[in-house]
Amino acid sequence: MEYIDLRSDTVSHPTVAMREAMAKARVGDDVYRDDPTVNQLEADAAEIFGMEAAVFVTSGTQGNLCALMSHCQRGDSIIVGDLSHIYEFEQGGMAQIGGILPRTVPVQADGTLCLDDIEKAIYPDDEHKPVTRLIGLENTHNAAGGMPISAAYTTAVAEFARNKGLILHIDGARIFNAAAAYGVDVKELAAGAHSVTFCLSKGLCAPAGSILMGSHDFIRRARRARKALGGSLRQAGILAAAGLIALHEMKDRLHEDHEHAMLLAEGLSEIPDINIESQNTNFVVFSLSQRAKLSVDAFVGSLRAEYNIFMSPYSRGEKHVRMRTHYWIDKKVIEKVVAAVSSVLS
Ligand code: TLP
Repeated sequence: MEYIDLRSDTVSHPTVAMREAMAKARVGDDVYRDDPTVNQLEADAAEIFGMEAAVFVTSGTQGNLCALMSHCQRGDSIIVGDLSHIYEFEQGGMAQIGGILPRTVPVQADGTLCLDDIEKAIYPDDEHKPVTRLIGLENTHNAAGGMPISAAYTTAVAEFARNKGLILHIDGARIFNAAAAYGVDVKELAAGAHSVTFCLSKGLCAPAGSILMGSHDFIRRARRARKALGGSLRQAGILAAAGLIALHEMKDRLHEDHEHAMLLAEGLSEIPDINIESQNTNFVVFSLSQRAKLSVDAFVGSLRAEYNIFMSPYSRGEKHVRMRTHYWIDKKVIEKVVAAVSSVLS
């Protein structure tokens, strides 16, 4: 990449191997289920997660919405974190398109939801109230700064959900990062969930696409929802070919991104006026001290103008700067970033 882009891991370009695989991909019309590469990606993903079936969707947002629309009736309510991506960053698609009412509970600093809070958010069986249908978790948790959620916690929520007759959906956009952080199989992180999504196009580097998984019957309904949302593609094997490399190869190197995020945080922490707020998985969040000569916006603007380095100003109360490492951010790039930040602030 001719510039250094740390705004997100979504910015990662496909690898050379992905571009070659895309050029050679065997394709067919996926709406007829004729695309062998899509079929293989779906089958492999389901097997890796220990789920019955999977469907390729265009994005994480579409995967989450297909899941909610397939699990819920219009008028149902779901319990999600107040800082969850599904609630905060998907334009309220569940309400706008699915007719689903979100009921939020606070996201804890570690990205989890308290079971007591969830319990209180379940509507009683009362005709005045919507029917509570589902609990949504997020792993890793974006707004909590890339916090990985443990298998023990997920299993506890899954058991709680089953006891209450509720469905558990996991927005696992970066669940492979959580698996890398805990050194566990994703199967363990998905155990007990009724459905899980993960993204091929974030740290896994594919140009587009996500996977939604669950039971055969659920995936049949999710395919219908995907069609209604305009997400049924034709020769999608071109994308799935990159997805297969993401799934089989790129997931195994995510620990490198985590090590790089740690190096980046360490390097930046040496610079006066930089306070590291958090570093989890491939996320680094920092703030500028009161004494810094630049505001966050001016700092981000100078890095872009003078060094072609892109970071995201990020505001929840106080303004912070957000960075994510990915395949294209190696040790040399990190050295350049630390030197540039130091010079912009000196
Ligand atoms: N998140 C993007 C932006 O939308 C904020 C990012 O740069 O992090 N779940 C989670 C936890 C996500 O972080 C995202 C993307 C999604 C779902 C949606 O995925 P896409 O962008 O593929 O629709």
